[in-house]
Amino acid sequence: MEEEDLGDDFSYNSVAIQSSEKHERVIIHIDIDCFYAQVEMIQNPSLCGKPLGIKQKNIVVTCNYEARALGVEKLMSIKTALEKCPSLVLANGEDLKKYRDMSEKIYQILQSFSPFVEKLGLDENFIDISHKINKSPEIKPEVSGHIFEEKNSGETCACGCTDRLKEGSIIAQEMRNQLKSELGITSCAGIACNKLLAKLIGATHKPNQQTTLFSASSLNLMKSLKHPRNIPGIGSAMNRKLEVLGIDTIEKLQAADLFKLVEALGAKTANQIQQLSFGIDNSRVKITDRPKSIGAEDGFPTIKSETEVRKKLKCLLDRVWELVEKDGRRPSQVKLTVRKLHATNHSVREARQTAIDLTTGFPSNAPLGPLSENQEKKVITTLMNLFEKVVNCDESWQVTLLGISFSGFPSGIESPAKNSINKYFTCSSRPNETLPPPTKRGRFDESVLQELPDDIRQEVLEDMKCQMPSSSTSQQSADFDCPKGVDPQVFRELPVEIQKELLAGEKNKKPIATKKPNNLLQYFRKV
Ligand code: DGT
Ligand code: MG
Repeated sequence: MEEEDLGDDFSYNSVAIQSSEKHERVIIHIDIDCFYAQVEMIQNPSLCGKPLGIKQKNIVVTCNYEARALGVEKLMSIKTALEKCPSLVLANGEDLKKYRDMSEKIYQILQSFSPFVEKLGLDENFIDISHKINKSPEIKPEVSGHIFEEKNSGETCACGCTDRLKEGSIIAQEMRNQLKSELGITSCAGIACNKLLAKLIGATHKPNQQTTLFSASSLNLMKSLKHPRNIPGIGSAMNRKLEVLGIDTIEKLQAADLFKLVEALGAKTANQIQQLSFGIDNSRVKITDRPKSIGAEDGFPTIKSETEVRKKLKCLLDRVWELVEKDGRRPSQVKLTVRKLHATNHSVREARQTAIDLTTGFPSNAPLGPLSENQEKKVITTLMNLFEKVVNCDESWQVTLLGISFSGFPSGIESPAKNSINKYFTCSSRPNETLPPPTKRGRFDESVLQELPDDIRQEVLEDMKCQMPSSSTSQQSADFDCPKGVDPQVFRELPVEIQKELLAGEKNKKPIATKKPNNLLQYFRKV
């Protein structure tokens, strides 16, 4: 097929935009195969080998690869799926708890390879492993898995990214092996020099395979997508705007006049989507934040007495506290949500929140355990007080839903966040121990910061600054000027300019969260 001539604009854009391209990083994107279906098969091995669909309402939200081979597709109606595959076994996937639990275990394993792990939905993660490259002399730079356009893979980029990506593919293989051996779960991986390309390339060989994209082939990968809507982050609204501009191929988006794009979409979005069309994505792997609140709700036909409310709340509290305990942070706020049914049969949701002290009798850094009898009584009494603020118990009433949610979690040292880089720099609550116990792959290398590209290091440092608490319960080294919440021993080993950054951050805490969100790249921040 002959290539369409897009003229001078394409060449101009191509040169101008690609000159901003960087290949310094090695990013792995991991996507679990038929996630919900695998979780069900792991829990019930008798399902293995049979075509299996996971239903929510009347939809098959996913299905295993046996079912796919028989014509069942993701998001097919149950009726159609059964027509295509009468032997389809259906499992109910409405309770997401087991999928969330598996998702957390996957995240923990990936974090043992690199602290820079960003969750995207329940079954996808980006991992930045740039700092691990060139660290393992035992790793021979041979690719593990597929190479996109293998015939062109002899071309090596002058910046050295080809070898870095090869090494990345070996680490991706190790990650996938570990997910399989520890959790029994298979996955696909994409290895590339940015998040966009890693996500796209990982989907080219499925299931249970991995693919590496060398930088020289990135334009061809983008071209192979054909339509702009196939670029993650370009949704239907953006796509309509592009079509109004006559842009219905990736190549037209690449060649589009930037001034016209800016006029239609605004400067930031115009620049970003044109860069994405060239496979350029400088967004970094942002360590996934932990939730600001943890809760659950329960709907039911109707409840009309306080005794029943108390009983429901007790059951709900057991469930919610299990989640809080797993999370490990001690909350200081509790919220009650109530859905009231009015005489006219319409319902209204109302919520009330209040402070709750669950530290009595516990040092604030003691590990969180099950609620004691007294604590449970205290929470239920607090919730009943909130209930009486929402519902006038002197009159008759009906409620059809109750919800409990905990929030007000401490940040930084007071809650050695499982998912935060800060954990590598915070003091341990245990004496004589300053760093987390070694992981299977060895202790986190504090020099990691030095080896990150400048812009990424800067952003990570900003994250660390904003995660530092204003007051700390940690012991400070008396003779050393060290920011609060940072282990002095680790701090001493940091390069001077980073020490300065951290100290400056103490004086001038500017939360990164105040940055404007980047709407276009929200697809990287879905969790
Ligand atoms: P894959 O990655 O193609 O092998 O298959 P899955 O099942 O892992 O699909 P993926 O990665 O797109 O989504 C992960 C899980 O999320 C999937 O197992 C079910 C759930 N899911 C995906 N899309 C939807 C959706 O549109 N609605 C609902 N309710 N759940 C979805
Ligand atoms: Mg998946």
